[in-house]
Amino acid sequence: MPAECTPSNSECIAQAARWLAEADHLLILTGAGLSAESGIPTFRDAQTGFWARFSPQDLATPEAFADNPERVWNWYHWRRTLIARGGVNAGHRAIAELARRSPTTLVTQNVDGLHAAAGSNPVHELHGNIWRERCPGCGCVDLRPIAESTDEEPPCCTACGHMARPDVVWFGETLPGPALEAAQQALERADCVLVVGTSNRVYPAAAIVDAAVRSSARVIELNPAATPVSSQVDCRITAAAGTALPALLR
Ligand code: BV8
Ligand code: ZN
Repeated sequence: MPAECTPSNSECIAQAARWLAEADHLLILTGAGLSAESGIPTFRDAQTGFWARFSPQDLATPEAFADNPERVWNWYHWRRTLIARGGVNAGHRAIAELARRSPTTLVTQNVDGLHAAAGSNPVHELHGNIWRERCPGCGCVDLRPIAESTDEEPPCCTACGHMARPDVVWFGETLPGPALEAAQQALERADCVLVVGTSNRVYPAAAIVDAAVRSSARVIELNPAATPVSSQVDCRITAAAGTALPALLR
């Protein structure tokens, strides 16, 4: 069983901090929990307001978009507004600082663009980016700055007029090869893997963590709740990312 750390369990935090400092190559994998403290509901949190009646799994699909593109676009506009309002939190900033201290590969399941906004570069986005739009017609892509988005009509492609879609990976769609490739290469080199704020249930992203716990790397899981890999990691920090990550840096 891994050592279970809470920020009050200081020698355990100190051990995890030592592992991070000693790492020759650090792989960091993040999920929606990292952005929770920015006020962005995770996929497992109940959504609020109008969206409380919908499950993200039902909205983040090609079928939902084909069936009702306006509704799906309104959901993405709502999430863009939350992201622009919440912005980067201490967890995002701590991860950018970690990568300045050790050779790091940062892979995220999040589409909110907040790692880049916190200064992380490169960020390997397994599930795309909510601020990028893609035209199903001619494939052209348009990236918008993180800004308050209004409830516009679904945007149309400037090249061919076709209705654009969010450039994110929906359920049933394949992940971008380069991001998966970057994660695979990092797994082969990493001697320390930090898994932050993910329920480890969405594949193939979760397969990265499954491979990490089978590898010789030291795996640290940061999540207030248990996940399917919690009993297999080397160190579990059961705390919020916005609190524990800055503590690990200190
Ligand atoms: C694919 C972009 C192949 C869109 C997303 C059965 C078995 C295995 C697989 C499947 C299956 N049935 C279906 C599948 C495939 C499916 C899948 O895995 N489904 C799951 C639900 C079982 N996967 C796919 O469809 C993938 N594609 O397989 O294609 C293929 C292709 C063609 C033909 C055949 C096959 C595509 C998956 C990508 C989907 N897109 N996002 C958008 O965002 O709008 S995934 C979406 O959900 C998010 O990006 C996110 O990654 C994911 C949710 O995961 P988390 O990030 O972990 O978030 P979650 O809410 O789950 O958990 C948050 C965690 O944070 C919690 O543990 C919580 O405790 C913790 N937390 C909370 N607060 C904090 C915190 N931690 C730290 N600090 C805090 N403060
Ligand atoms: Zn087009």
